[in-house]
Amino acid sequence: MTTPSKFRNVPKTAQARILIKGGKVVNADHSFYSDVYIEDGTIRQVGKDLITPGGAKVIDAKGMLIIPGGIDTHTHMQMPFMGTVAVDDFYQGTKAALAGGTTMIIDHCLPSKGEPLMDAYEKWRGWADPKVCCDYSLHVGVTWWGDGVAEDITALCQEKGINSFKMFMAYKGIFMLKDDELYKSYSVIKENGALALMHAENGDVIEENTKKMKELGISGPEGHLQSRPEDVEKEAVNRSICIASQAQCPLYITKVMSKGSAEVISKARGEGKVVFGEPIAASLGTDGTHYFCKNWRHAAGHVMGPPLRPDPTTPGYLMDLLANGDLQVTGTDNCTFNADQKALGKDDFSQIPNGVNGVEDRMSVIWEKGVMTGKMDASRFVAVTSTNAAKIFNMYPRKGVIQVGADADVVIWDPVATRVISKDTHHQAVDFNIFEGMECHGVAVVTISQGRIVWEDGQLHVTQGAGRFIPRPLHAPEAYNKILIRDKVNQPIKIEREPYDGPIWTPDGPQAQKYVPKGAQSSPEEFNGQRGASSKSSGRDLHKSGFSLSGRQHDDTVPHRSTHKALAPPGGKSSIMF
Ligand code: URQ
Ligand code: ZN
Repeated sequence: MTTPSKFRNVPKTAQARILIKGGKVVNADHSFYSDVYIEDGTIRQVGKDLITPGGAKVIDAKGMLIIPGGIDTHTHMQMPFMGTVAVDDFYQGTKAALAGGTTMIIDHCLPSKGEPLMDAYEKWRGWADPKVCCDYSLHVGVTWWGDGVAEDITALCQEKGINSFKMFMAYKGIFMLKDDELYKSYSVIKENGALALMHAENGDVIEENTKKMKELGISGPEGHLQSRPEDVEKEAVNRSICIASQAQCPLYITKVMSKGSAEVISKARGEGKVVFGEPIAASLGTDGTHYFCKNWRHAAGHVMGPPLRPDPTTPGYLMDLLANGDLQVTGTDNCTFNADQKALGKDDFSQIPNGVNGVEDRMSVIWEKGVMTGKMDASRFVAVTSTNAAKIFNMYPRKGVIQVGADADVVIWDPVATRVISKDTHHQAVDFNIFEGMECHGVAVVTISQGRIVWEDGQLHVTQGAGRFIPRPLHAPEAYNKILIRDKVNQPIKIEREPYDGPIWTPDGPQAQKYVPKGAQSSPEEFNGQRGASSKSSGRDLHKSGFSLSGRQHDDTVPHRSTHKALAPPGGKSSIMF
């Protein structure tokens, strides 16, 4: 699948020539020793012993891996939420992303109730375009249902290059949709060939549990966890998959936080459902025991929804599933709030702005917990940090691979170097880091975005607004190939049958229908019988007509398979095109 030319926008900045020599290229499907030559924002050559073109900067990558830049599938830069605004804006947040080896983010545009989706989209573009330092795209939220929403979804798909829409089963009264609204949303999303994203937690149950916690006098961050137990996430994951499959819409579960929901996704995939699962840096790198910390700020710093799970074996388990293919992609849900913002909920956990960091540290955390533990190899690392996202969101092979013609979003990755994560040294605006003190092997030593070196020797060289909005075509093969075949073979069955023409119950007793059989001339006496009127009372010669008012046919006693005509028989028509 190549990206249509109308979706390939021209880089905004002057480009350098860069030759990376002596490294090992790692793609999701294979790795090999090769040089990589970049010019004008594009990978121009991949091969051994490339000649250095005039004016090219040469980078010695001996002992290093050359990998596609990371794609963070889930961020909320400068998001207005819970009475405040996330502190990492599109500038600071994307700068930090680049320092950590992520060269693209997909942020969330979340309309407020009643706000037209198209207006929200324009607003988010207005916020992001002048600030982003790396390429970006947007998921648009279907945060309410009503007049104009379906039309806006279609317009965003057809005119703006949006191919993913986010729904919430939590945040009651703010973003939450009811089941019938989910069904309607899925249906429109499917009709357009886009992907449905789901925040899966049961918002009604959370509301009741929250009241219960408060009645019990629990007001600290541990109340956040206990009001949103694992089952509340798992139930919603299951329900969202069920509803999406009724609408035959491909589904992507954001933020897989628990073993239970990961298992639901894995089982559904085993049954052939088109569903993807996105664990995040937080759920892979830390756990929910922090909610019980005596230090309020520390505990509140981990508040996010769904919460981290207190079972300390959860991160390892999620990593296992990510390694074996049951889960496919990683994001961060980066949505950061400083101490004073978290303090909005100092006496009431339900007022603590939800969100944690991750955009800068995701790549290192996954390398440390996934590759250094032997759970996955470098190619799988590339798949889950970049390539699979590019495929699912239909940007492949423009993004997510080192090959000729791809965008020059490239990271030179030192697989053995280490760094210690800290709020004191990170490039994010937030004053807290959930991975504080974690030593990670795997460090981005050089990051190249759109063919420009933006991170080298621990220094950022970014330009505000240099990032581009990346429009994404519809019908991503990764999500739709199976679905489009199923649409043809799994059409609903309609049975052609004679209408029921017997008596019908009324409060006054059964009444005969005023029914005139096709091609037959009725006489009043044929229809004056009461319930149970036998064929005898009709006075018709059944042997001659082969027709019965009870629906019986003259050959009903002859054994045969079926008298019905199916519009689309199970097994399908023979005209399917693959
Ligand atoms: O839940 C989310 O995705 C948003 C709205 C931010 N909060 C969070 O817990 N990450
Ligand atoms: Zn989120």
